[in-house]
Amino acid sequence: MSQDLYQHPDYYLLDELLTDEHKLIRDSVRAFVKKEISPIIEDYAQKAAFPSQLIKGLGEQGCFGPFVPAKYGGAGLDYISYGIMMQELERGDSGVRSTASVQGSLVMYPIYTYGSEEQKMKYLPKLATGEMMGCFGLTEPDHGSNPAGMLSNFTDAGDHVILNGSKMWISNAPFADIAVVWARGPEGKIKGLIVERGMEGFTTPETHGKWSLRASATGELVFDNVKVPKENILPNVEGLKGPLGCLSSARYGIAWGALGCAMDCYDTALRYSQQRIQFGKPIGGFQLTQKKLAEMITEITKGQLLVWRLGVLRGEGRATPEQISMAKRNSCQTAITIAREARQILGGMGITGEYSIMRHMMNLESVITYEGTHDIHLLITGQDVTGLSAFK
Ligand code: TGC
Ligand code: FAD
Repeated sequence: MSQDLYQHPDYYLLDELLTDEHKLIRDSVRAFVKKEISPIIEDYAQKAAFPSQLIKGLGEQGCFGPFVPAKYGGAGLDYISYGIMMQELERGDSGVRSTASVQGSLVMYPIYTYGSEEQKMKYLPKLATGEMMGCFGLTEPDHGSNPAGMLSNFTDAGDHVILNGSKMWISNAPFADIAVVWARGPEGKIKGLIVERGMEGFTTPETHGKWSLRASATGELVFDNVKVPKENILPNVEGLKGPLGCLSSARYGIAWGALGCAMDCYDTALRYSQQRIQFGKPIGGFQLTQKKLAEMITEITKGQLLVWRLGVLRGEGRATPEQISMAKRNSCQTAITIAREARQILGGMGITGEYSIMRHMMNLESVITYEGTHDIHLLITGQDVTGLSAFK
């Protein structure tokens, strides 16, 4: 990839809404992305490999569960800080942000929010540094948008339970040390279980052939009569609100993260349009190019305001799941539209790995699908404003 010359677009001076600590965090993660991610990520995406050497640095940057208190190894930061981190990471690559989202929002968050004190002390400090990596198993082969239909289940066997079933499309599964798995208990109620690699009957086959999120490892979780100690069951939640609560945290991070892709695509296209000469002048001087760039910065600015406000509400404990859905959906739509327009501005160069745009565009096809598809989030907003469910 060409040298990373990224300059953060801030058309409405939104930096003024950030604290000095937020800006320090942003600059630190941005420098990490420029130094450690940008130079290698295209190569890893091309060969569909996960850059595991980044894990230690991500832990050192505090990108794993920054909202978890210091007592459990987290940085005890606010949700704006978390959003900024996800924005900067995804500016580098959605797959790397995915790894951090899963670790923080889908593994550390449920252990911190629903776990026992022993579970928190056992897992969270190692997860915060990346010494231990986790994944999150909700989606099943026949239950994606409708997780309430899940079939994975466990039965009581004295001091342990026996887990059966399978999960599909699981980020980090191929290398994760633990999986937070959602399954039905003996009375049919959904519970969360911490399943550890090495437990007999637990396998994590890798999913190959993806054209999207190629630098993120995806796999299945297969449970064939796995003996899970009862002490590994998350005691403090029951029902679908358990996993959906985790999704609220992860979707919040994606709302910030996808805008990172949008900003990177805009910044690349703007610079290119000022340098590329056709018909005797920079292509940025043509009205059609300016229309694309002007619309991009307008949508980015609207998106930045939306996620910043959402961050304030989340920090105050007032962000509703429906508000989070709106922001996740808006950021993904904004980013995917901008990636497509930016690629056009680069002409043929836009399809090469010389620039990040095509990789972002392909990654965003997953981002707009996982954590609730684009249409599911639309229906969540529709239900919220009408009071009528159109899901079933
Ligand atoms: P519904 O009756 O609406 O809700 C059941 C219970 O959950 C509560 N709830 C939430 N709580 C917290 N956060 C949310 N976002 C919540 N949404 C709902 C709700 O209040 C209720 O609580 P209670 O106390 O009454 O029991 O459930 P439903 O079955 O009608 O489903 C609604 C629907 C379709 C919106 C939901 O199932 C949904 O969001 N589906 C999409 C599935 C999804 O997003 N899957 C993501 C899998 S994980 C993933 O993709 C990780 S990618 C990671 C990466 O690589 O970055
Ligand atoms: P389906 O649910 O089959 O949906 C197919 C289409 O039907 C979609 O367009 C959808 O919007 C539409 N649809 C469904 N229901 C309705 C309805 N009621 N009304 C209108 N339209 C509807 N899951 C995890 O648990 N953990 C992970 O770590 C994880 N990582 C992922 C990583 C990647 C790269 C990908 C691609 C997915 C990942 N997922 C993960 C799964 C992801 O959350 C699901 O793919 C997503 O929720 C959609 O489910 P599905 O693919 O089964 O699609």
